[in-house]
Amino acid sequence: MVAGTAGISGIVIGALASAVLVAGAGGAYGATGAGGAYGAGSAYGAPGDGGTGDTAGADETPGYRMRTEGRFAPPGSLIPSAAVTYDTKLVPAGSWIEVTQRGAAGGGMTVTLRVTGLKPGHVYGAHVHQKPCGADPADSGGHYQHRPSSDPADANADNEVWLDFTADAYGAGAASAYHDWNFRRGEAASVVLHSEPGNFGARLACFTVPFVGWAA
Ligand SMILES: [Cu+2]
Repeated sequence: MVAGTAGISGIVIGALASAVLVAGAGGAYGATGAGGAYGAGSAYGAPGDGGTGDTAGADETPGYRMRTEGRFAPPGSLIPSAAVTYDTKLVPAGSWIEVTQRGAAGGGMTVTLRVTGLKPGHVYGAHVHQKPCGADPADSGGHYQHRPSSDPADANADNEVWLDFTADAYGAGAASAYHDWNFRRGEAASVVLHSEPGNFGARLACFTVPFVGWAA
């Protein structure tokens, strides 16, 4: 969540994201996340709505979908954003990020990342982190780990969600990661962009994401 709307109270600039939990027999109970200015989100794939092209119906595996997007702004901007950039050379103010998550109860999940407006040709690292973004790049905490560990060898793309990408000639990038596990509730809260791929690199920017926690 984004705090600090002092000075512009009374102006509500859009709900940021929402998630839909898909119940097998046609009932949808939605968890609606909200989170600050500068973004819009949508839920899609409610069972039986017939309008999204996704499968729906009585046989559908119970699951969820989440999508959120934002525009990066430096900490302390007049209009706060869920997307915070700490390095406006590599993640310019106004650049765009979208994160989606979809998965099934007891099954796996896919997390995707799309960005535009970044530095063409640059190779970025990206991971899911444990805590929401803040004014300090360290605020997002460590990487989410499926098996929590202090062993550096466990900081890998199987035990964590890595979304490294290379920005194309237009500054756009995308990545996707599938795991056969789901996040524990409340333990995954942001996507951090790093200056290098892998397990290295300074924290360039951070996007607070209302990930669905499904695992016990
Ligand atoms: Cu990271």
